[in-house]
Amino acid sequence: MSQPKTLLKDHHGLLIVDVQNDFFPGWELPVEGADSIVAVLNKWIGAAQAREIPIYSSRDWHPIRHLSFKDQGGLWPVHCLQDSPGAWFHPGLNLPEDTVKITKGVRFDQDQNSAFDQTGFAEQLSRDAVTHLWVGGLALDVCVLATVLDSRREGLEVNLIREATKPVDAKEGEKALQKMREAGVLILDE
Ligand code: VGL
Ligand code: ZN
Repeated sequence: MSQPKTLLKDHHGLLIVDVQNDFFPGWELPVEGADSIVAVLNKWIGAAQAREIPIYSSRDWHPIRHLSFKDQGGLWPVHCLQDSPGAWFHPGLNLPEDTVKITKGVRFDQDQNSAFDQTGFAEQLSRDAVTHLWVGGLALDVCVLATVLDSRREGLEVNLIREATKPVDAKEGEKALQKMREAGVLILDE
């Protein structure tokens, strides 16, 4: 495992995407191997705290009958319903109290895979003077991909923490990594 303590610098931020129960094995939209990312992320969280680097954590937070659900013509099983246990952050994730939370997936008219999509998150980063993000979470081929690509569009330097993310679909995960490389995302540990 690479050493987050030596990699995190001033004006960096740690962004943890959708590490919520429903994306873990045994829940509603399970991502294979998701359990293995929690310890990795905790190490990054510890390092970010030690270096006083801001931590951001996004959450998928769908209303009932959200348009992304299969029974509404969407792609996904019902997941991350607002205020339900499936939408809670994974209990093993050591999120500090001063974590900045980003809520998305709340709109009735469209899904929001990216943590930047109409959340105001770019504004917050600029207020926090963050120009470089370290990103992990779920799922590599869906919300992590959309978020990381938007980070680049916002002009941020971005590192994906490869061992801190897993895809819903392995093949799509490989495609996502390729799209990220093409967008100038640095992938740690490949
Ligand atoms: C996600 C599928 C549906 C994700 C969210 O967080 O990657 N995937 N909603
Ligand atoms: Zn969703």
